[in-house]
Amino acid sequence: MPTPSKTTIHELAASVNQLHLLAFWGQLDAAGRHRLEDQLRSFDWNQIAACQQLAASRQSTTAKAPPLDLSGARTPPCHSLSSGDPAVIKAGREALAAGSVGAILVAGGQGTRLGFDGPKGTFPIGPVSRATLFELLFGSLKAVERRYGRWVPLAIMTSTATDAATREFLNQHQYCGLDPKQVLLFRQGTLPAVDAVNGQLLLDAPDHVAVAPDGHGGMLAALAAAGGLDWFASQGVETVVSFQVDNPLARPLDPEFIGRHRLTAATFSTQIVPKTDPTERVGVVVEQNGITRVVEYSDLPEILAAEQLADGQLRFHAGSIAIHAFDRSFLEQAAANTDSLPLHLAHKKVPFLDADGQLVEPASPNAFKFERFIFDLMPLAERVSVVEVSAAEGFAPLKNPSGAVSDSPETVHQAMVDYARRHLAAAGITVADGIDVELDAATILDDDDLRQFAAAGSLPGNRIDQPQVVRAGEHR
Ligand code: UD2
Repeated sequence: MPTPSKTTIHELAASVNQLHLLAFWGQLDAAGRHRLEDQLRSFDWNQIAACQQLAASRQSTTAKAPPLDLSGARTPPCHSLSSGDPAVIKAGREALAAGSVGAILVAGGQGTRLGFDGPKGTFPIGPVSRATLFELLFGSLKAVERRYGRWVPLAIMTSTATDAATREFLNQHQYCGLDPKQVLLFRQGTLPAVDAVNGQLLLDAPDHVAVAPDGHGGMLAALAAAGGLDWFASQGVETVVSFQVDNPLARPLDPEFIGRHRLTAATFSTQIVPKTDPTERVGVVVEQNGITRVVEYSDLPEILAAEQLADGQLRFHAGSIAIHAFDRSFLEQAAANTDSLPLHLAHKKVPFLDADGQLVEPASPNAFKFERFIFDLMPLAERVSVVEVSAAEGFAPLKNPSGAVSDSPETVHQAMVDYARRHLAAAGITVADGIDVELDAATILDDDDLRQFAAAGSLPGNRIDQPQVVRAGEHR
């Protein structure tokens, strides 16, 4: 590989067999040349060679993945997130009270399916409050701090697509109640797309190579490069949880989840929901030959996804909801090895410049994009703990636009209202039929808060007749 600083840009491009990327060099002004040169010099060409090699192994018109061997694979044993086990709860509470738990929120996705023009975290989803996903998720961190007396350091991963708008939103909204010192924003990297036929990189402008975010697995290298692992260590964090921006019911800091991780001395813990519909778009946790891993839904052939056990349950029913807990030291070891996470490739439509410099919008997939997935660290973990939560209690992802049958704003609203009604009822508070209620994330952490709220008698007759956000210590 060339040493970038000593070579001219043409020598660099020639040495990696990508001279075509300079096809419009003669027409570029100084700024354009700088932009393209900076981009080419910023690339990790060893990594790109690995991408091209993977693409070459897949270069066929159908671009089908090799068949997946799941012989002997099964769903691993799972613990319940609501076991009520006092030792587990105690261990989790102690970890939170010691301030030894940190969190990573992955918020780099472009939300293409949702069709929302902005970072998904800024989508107003509260059924009554219209609070954004960021406000709800950060609210629950606030509630944890209120209960345990220690804040949870939060690293937020953005991408080129979401970084500026996320920063602006957080500044405008005073970090949704968090202390800015509690938050570290870091941006994930990108990887170039390659032509599916010849493995060449593509220009999408005369001075720009087509690139795409490197997947949520990009968090490992990007967090380490941003000093995030040291930042966690400096605050005494031992366990790091990660969660996705699209799930307002997410419970990454549930004491049972943390406590189970600690008590089983797991290096990697993960939450699953029982999968009942083979077409549900969640990866599945499987155990095969003593190794536990996630098989992504797009990699699981339909026939295997639909396979049933004798009792009618799906054979692969541990649906991954992308809430994980890691030992910080495990993340440090993994980050030190660039090959920890394998590349996944996806056959996609990527706009590109033709030889005349015209932008072509392909009608069918023409290129491969590359991503890393954080759950691929699982097979490297010495001990994996799998924890089951019901979807009603912990999984209502926002993926699709209004009107879609699943994972839409309407289905998320309903899930949040149902959640609130169920927990209010358990605390002895009756909600009139058809009334939307919402629990304030920042003041109601769990049923203990609700029971106190009910006992305080702030609601006449402990009854709710109007749509409202229920806030502990307050009635609106
Ligand atoms: C993801 C999981 C799936 C299941 C499901 C649950 C993967 C590959 N699939 O599917 O198994 O757990 O979620 O909801 O993980 N993101 C980034 N950078 C990227 C790409 C994504 O930060 O380059 C974030 C994105 O902001 C979101 C999360 O990762 O928070 C998941 O992305 P997605 O919605 O595209 O994943 P999905 O629904 O296909």
